[in-house]
This record gives sequence, C-alpha cells and structure tokens, in this order.
Amino acid sequence: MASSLCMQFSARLFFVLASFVCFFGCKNRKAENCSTALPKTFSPVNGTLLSYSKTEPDTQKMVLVPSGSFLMGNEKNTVERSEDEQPTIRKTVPRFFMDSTEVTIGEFAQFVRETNYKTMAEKSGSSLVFHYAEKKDIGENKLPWWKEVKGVSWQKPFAEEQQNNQVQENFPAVHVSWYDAANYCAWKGKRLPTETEWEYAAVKGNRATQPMNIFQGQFPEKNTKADGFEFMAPVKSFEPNTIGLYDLQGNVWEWCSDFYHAKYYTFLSEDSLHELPDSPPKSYDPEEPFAEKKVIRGGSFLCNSSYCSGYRPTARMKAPPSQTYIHVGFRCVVGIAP
Ligand SMILES: [Ca+2]
Repeated sequence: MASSLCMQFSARLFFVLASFVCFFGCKNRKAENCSTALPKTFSPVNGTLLSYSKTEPDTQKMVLVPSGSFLMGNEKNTVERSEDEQPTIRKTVPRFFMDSTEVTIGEFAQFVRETNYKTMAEKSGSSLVFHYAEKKDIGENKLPWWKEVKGVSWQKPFAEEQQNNQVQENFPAVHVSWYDAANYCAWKGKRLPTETEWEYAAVKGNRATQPMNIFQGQFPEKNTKADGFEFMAPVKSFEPNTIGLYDLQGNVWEWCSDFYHAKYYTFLSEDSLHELPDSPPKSYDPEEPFAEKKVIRGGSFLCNSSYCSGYRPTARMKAPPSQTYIHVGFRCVVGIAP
C-alpha cells in the first residue's frame, strides 16, 4: 500500500514538474512546435485492445477519399513548419472512407450502452482539463493551464466550476484514450486513420481560409471566442473542407493509429531500397525518449496562431496512448480493398 501511494505520488510529482519544464522549454522554441504544451503521461491504467464480432461498417455518413499521390510533410521554405514535418516524402494512398465528423458523445454513448465499455478516464477516475491561467500565476511549484480533475469523462467533460458549459450530444467525444478510440472504431467495423491517411485527407481538402474552432486571444489567459466557441463546438458548426470533412482542422485533436516518430520522414527519404514500412514500428519523441507516443492530428480549440498552429494539415503532435484530455477526440476510417 505504502509503495503504491509512493508510486502515485511520484507519478503526480513527475506530471507537475514535466508540465512546468515543458511550459518554460516551449517558450524558447518556435511557437509552432509548442502546441499547447501537452503534459507527460501519468495514467495509472493500462490500455487494452478488444476484439468485437465482425461488423459490416456503415459508410453512410462517411466521405469517400479518392486514391492519389501526395507530398507528405512540409517544404523547408514554408514559414510555419517544425522539424518533424521534414523532409517531404511522396506517398501513394489507396482510397478509403473517412467519418465526415469527429465521433460524437451521442455516438460514443451507443457504444457504451451496447458493450458496457468503460473508458480509461473512468477507470483511472480522472482526466486533464484546461483552465485559464495568468502568466503571473505560472511559476515554480505551480500548475499551468492543465489540471487533473477527478470524475471527468466523455459524459462529463468539464470540471465542476465549468458546469455552466452545457454538454451536447453532438459535441465530439473527448477524454478518450487512443485505446478507447481504437476500440470504438473496431466495434463499428472500422479503424483509426493512419497518419498518412489523415494528412492526405487534410491536404486534399484544404481551403486557403478554412473556418475552424481554435483559441483566439492571448493563450492561456484570455479567449475572445471570436469564432463563437470557447471549448468544443458541436460537430458541423463550421463549413467542411473541400472534400466534405467537418472539423478535420481545429475543434479537437484526433487520434491516429500510428506511433509518433520524430525522425521517420527522414528515415523514409533515405530508404532508397524501400525496405521500411510506411508507418513507424515504434515511437520516438526526443522530448520524452522513453515514453511511447501515438500521433494526434488537426489541432484543437486550444490552438492559437501565436502559440500553436497544430491545426495546419501537416502539423504533427503526439500523446501517450493511455493519456486522456479535454481537447483530444477521434474519427474512424474504413479501408477499401483494391
Ligand atoms: Ca474557439
């Protein structure tokens, strides 16, 4: 018991220190690399991938993304870029169906009703919620804008003091781990998109001025809500991209199936014999080299152009697959046999 409490305390202490270090470390790096300074993992619950009886996926509300070839990553002369988006690599993508929206609370509720599924946030009893923070309040031994809150989950995404925010069924489901997301998709007969599929769909459908739900104002102090939304927006609140995908950019980050590997584009570009698989077989995050990370894409309602431009189609971000947040959700895809 004493050892367990000690481990829990150590994990929490690590989380606080890691958040602190990330905030101050990020201030000195390029803004577009910082995202929202995701804290390091501390989840005490291990994830499990479940198998479900095979279901024919319903593709009614999905977009058929046609096959094609594209340059994945960001050219070196682009103003907004980070090192892990380079060099660009040519990828050929077979056609696939992609959910037109992020998976909503209403859709996730059906999964839970029919399977009695418990998410990792519900099992661990807590998840991470954004709170406004003033710069003067951020300092040694003080938490920044992320707070671990007991009792929050996909059903109750906000902390007690934020309960004036009405939860709607058509909000994207958040506080779901990579495992929860992958299990939902498997239950639907679908799967999470690969990082390549996600970027291909975002690049293919990209508008020069795509309306989206982001953080406007001075992060993390003041959100002007100029786009009409302070936190999550109901799906389809904004115009879709040119191929009919809603909120692919902004609103909530979206889990991808791939491990995050900061150097994988480099490895692929040097792989003249084409021996490497399209997706990395393991993760590598130089900021946390011993932690396993999965890719998240698309940015969120916390992304701000002055601080984080994670909503760009090529921007990459990563998170531990067991960790849950108020600004990370997902959508599913269905591959099509050639
Ligand atoms: Ca907003």
